[in-house]
Amino acid sequence: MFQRIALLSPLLALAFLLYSPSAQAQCTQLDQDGDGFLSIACGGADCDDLDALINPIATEVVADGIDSNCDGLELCYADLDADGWGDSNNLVLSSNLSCAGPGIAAVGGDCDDTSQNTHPGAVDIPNNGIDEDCNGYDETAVPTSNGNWGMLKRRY
Ligand SMILES: [Ca+2]
Ligand SMILES: [Ca+2]
Ligand SMILES: [Ca+2]
Ligand SMILES: [Ca+2]
Repeated sequence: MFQRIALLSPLLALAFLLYSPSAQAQCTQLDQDGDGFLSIACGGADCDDLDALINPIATEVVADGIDSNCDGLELCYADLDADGWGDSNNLVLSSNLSCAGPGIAAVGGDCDDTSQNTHPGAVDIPNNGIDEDCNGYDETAVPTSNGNWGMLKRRY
């Protein structure tokens, strides 16, 4: 009987440590990634204590799906025309870390965020003075020497 208790005691102590309701039980190291901020489990504000690039004063990286500065928000591209391409010059904060949802996008490069027909990869209609595919040029159809039409790129 005594032997059974002696065997069980260390197991009970271990179980108590593992399942202790105190957050201190999870606070194993004070600043594991050495970025100067304690983990949340240790009473600090570092939301990822295994990545030194993530802490409360880190610079937020746009649309990488990671909340770098631990404010619960991600920096996304505004997508006002809802074509799936955001305006690289118009950034908005969102609680949706994947930047999926109304008015936001995870990719930038939309050179006209008021037109759904204009974004990278769109069909560029020749000779209309509009750079639909955002490559910096309006496609231009010109007559060639053999009587056919060729395509030039005219800087928009
Ligand atoms: Ca960190
Ligand atoms: Ca980010
Ligand atoms: Ca857009
Ligand atoms: Ca065009």
